[in-house]
Amino acid sequence: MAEDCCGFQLISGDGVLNVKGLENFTRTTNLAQRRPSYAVVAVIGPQSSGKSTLLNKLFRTDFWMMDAHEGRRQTTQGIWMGKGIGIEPFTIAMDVEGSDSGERAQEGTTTFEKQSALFALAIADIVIINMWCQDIGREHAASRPLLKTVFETPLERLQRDLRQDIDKIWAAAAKRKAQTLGDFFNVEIIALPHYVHEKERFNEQVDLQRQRFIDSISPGGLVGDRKDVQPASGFPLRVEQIWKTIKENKDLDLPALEVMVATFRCGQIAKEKLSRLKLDETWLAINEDLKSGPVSEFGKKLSNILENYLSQYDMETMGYEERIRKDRRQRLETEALEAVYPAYAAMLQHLRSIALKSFKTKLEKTVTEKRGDGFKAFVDSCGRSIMLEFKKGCEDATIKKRVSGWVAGEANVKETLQLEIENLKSDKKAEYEAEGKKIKNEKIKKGVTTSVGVVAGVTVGAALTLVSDPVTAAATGLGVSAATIQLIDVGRDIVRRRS
Ligand SMILES: Nc1nc2c(ncn2[C@@H]2O[C@H](COP(=O)(O)OP(=O)(O)O)[C@@H](O)[C@H]2O)c(=O)[nH]1
Ligand SMILES: [Mg+2]
Repeated sequence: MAEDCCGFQLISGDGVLNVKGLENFTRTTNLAQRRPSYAVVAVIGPQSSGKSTLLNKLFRTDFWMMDAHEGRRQTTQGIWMGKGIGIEPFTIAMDVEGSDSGERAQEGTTTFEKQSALFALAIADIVIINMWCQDIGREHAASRPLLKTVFETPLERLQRDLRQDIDKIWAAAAKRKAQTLGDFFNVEIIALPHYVHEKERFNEQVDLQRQRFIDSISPGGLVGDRKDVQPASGFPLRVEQIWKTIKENKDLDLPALEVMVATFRCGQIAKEKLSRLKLDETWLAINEDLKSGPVSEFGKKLSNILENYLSQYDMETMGYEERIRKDRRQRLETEALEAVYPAYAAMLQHLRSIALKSFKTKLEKTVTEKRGDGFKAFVDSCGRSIMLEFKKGCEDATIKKRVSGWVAGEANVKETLQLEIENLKSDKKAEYEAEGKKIKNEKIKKGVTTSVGVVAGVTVGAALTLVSDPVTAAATGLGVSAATIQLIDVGRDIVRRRS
């Protein structure tokens, strides 16, 4: 499809802003993606001075032009807007209804003309004031002889006269007399050959001017020195706000307006990033996996997701006021961290229950394998190694950024786990002790049998008789060795007695 200038009426002759049209233009031309790489050019000037004709030649737009035979009448109602064709950067052309239009003057008001001119100055990087030579320093249109004189006048003189005119108007209007027009604008005066009498030269000259709009924003370009460029994504909102402020006849406080636009746009972008993060595929997959168990490299994966959306925010808010941009970023980060926290908490719980399970298994093994003096020490070291494993797991689960809430969350779970392990440890130790006593008793019993069997070499039957002996029963409360020795002695006695 051929490139389209997407021309539309931005503001109607009644001063109503076409919000839908503006949205549509922004969308179809992908304006928002241009960031600071775009320029706005507006043309103002008397009615039927050839503004639309000039814009169409400069930008290959299709603004409505008056048919030469129809006579002079209102040609362009309100403000029209289109995209320059074949020009990089993206250049927005605005065709502003003629000032001092006869029809509006008849209505007894020039308000709209003033408003639209002010709008053009506020929104555009370049404002073309289009006028006929004979109008310079004059209120009324010139007759042919006068035109002839004008053409014969050297351009330098025309420029000087026009410059004087402009400076006079500026001097009368400027609020702070110390500031000159040049502090705010680069003023350039360009004369074009006659549109009717020198059509070819006119076209050539306009074409030369068209070339100046290519790369206009690069250093050395037509507006290469412009300052405080606002991102393209805020353009529609700025249009809305500037027009609203002008219509309400308030002070056109552009810095305050930029703050407002920045606040709104950064907020919009942040919201969009947050909702995209919540629907991020990798993020959803992590959540799904978390339902059944821990996710490996959880922290790294989560950090990547968070960083991705934050850097998208950084890119898209580039150019908006730094302070607002930073504040909103911080809020976005907090909101994003809050949104993903439950997953982190679930991850910690997984780590905790895995640690507990693994500790219990280890304990069971210990009970069967590590009987003896080192049992308690071994249980303790098991606890320590489980806590170390848990700590490693936490490191793997933690995001790069240290967030106090997350650190506290981890500490809490760690504390709970530590407590659970301590309880398990002491239960196990107690159990072991109790069991130890039981075993001791059994050993005592078995120990007698064996000792007697070995030392005395008596028959099992004899030994059994011995166990039921009242002496053995009395010895139960004694230490193993003492009892055994005693019993062995008893056994000997028996042996002796038998022998
Ligand atoms: N003499 C002369 N006529 C022009 C020039 N540019 C445009 N025109 C004619 O003036 C009429 C008004 O032009 P238009 O572009 O519609 O003026 P606008 O109302 O300022 O947008 C049309 O008939 C154009 O053909 C010019 O530079 N010189
Ligand atoms: Mg026009």
